[in-house]
Order: sequence, then structure tokens, then C-alpha cells
Amino acid sequence: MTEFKVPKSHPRYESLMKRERIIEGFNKGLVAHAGLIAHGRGEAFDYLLGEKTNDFAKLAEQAAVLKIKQSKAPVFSVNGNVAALAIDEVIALAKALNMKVEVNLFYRTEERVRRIADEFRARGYVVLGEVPDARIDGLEHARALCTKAGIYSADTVLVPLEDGDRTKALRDMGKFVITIDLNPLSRTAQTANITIVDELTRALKNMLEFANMKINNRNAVELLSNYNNEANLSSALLFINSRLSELARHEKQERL
Ligand code: PTJ
Repeated sequence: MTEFKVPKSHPRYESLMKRERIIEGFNKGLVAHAGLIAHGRGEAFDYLLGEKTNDFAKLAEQAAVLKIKQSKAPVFSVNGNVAALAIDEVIALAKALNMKVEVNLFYRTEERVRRIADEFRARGYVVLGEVPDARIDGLEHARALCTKAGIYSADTVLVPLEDGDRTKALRDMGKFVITIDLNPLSRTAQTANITIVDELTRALKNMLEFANMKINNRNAVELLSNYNNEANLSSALLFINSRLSELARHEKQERL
């Protein structure tokens, strides 16, 4: 942990703890410089969403779990922020849903891939990604590197906090892409097949709970076939809109 001790009584304890985890991850060489900026953007959107899992997010989380359960080769793609914030949740969900985990970085350095893989190893869990032997089609440079046994041959990829370009490239390769992104307007959110507009650690906990539930097959098929990502993203934007209007009205009344 960093030198700053977050008092449990602080009204923003949860949010500050996540911030501390990102800073700690940065200091340990897991998180990219840009990861700090990405986290701040996420915090801002979480404010707008009320810092809780909303109904549209819960629905997307359920659809995502059902889709992963139906997949033959699902892969969980992990970057620096995800490893820093939720490594234990990643391992738990990957085990529950029989997913391989691959370290796949946007700002790839071999050193950072190894450090992240080491964090998994320290927990007795082996990940892919250190020895790339394939490329994501249509992308240039090191950010295209991946493994044949993992992302390259996956049918479904869970890529939280991802860049829009790579999300599109994965879709162009015919993969089903699930993302977790607090910004419903991001290119990734708009490009994925299922977008979970929720905070990463909350989303993974909810998904694990759902993964461990017994679901009637007919209900699963119905939920998935009725799921509409565009409508779900609209619900997220409408929620932010109405929440802000309500808050603004309340503020106005207080001023009168
Ligand atoms: O470790 P690397 O090299 O793979 O780089 C990782 C980052 C996150 C830096 C890289 O993928 C990146 O630049 O991503 P973007 O384009 O900044 O997108 C990250 C998205 O995740 C943004 O839309 C943020 O709002 C969102 N976000 C940030 N923190 C969270 C989040 N969404 C859910 N939960 C969070 N905790």
C-alpha cells in the first residue's frame, strides 16, 4: 500500500481504496502511465452512475455470464488496471466459468507483462501472454501480440477497460466481445457485443455470484436472445440523464 491510509469512516472509502490500488499497481510496475488517467475517467463516470450497479448493468452481467457459459473457448483478457484492481476476482471468475486468462496490454512492454504474470503466479495461477505466437489481425505494433492458445483462437473474449480499436479488431476476427466500461459513450462500449456499464470490481463480483447460480436452460436462452446491447447502452445514458436532471432540480429547490 502507499503511505496514505484511507480511514474506514471516510464517506468515499471504497472509491479511495480503488484509487490506492491503482497507485500501488503503478508503483509495482503493473499499471501504465495512461492507466492512471483511465482510472480517473472511470471515477467520473461512476459518479454520474451513482456508484452502484444499476439494473441495465445487472442485465448485461447476466447475459455476459450466460454467453461465456455457452462458449467453447472463452478468454479473459487482462491489462494493467484490471490486474491492479481485481486480480483475485479475475481468478475466481475464470475458474468458475472455465476461462483461460491472457495478459494482453495496450501499452505493451515485456517487463510489465512479466510483472502482471508474476502477480498471478504468486497466487498459484498460470496465465497466457508472456510468449506471444500470434497477432490480432488488422492491428500494428506490439499491441497486436497475443497467443494462439488464448485470444487468437477464442470464440468469446472478456476485455474490461479496453481500447476501441482493439475491440473492433477482435470483432472483425469474428469473436464475441464482452466489455466492462463505465463510459457508455466510449468506442469500446459502442463496439462490443455486450457492454457492462459498471465498475470493474462490482461487475466481477456480481458475475461470480451469477456464475454460481443454477439457471434454468430455457430462461438462459430467453434472456440471451432478448438481450439488446444498443438498448442497454441507451438505458445507461437515459439513467445518467434523468439522474442529473433530478439532482439539478433538487439543487434548484434548495437554492429557492
Ligand atoms: O495496461 P494497458 O497497457 O493494457 O492499458 C490499459 C488502459 C486502461 C490504460 C488502456 O486500455 C486504455 O487507454 O484504455 P482507455 O481507452 O482509457 O479506456 C478505459 C475505459 O475504462 C474508459 O472508458 C474508462 O472510463 C473505463 N474505466 C476506467 N476505470 C474503470 C473503467 N470501467 C470500469 N471499471 C473501472 N474501474
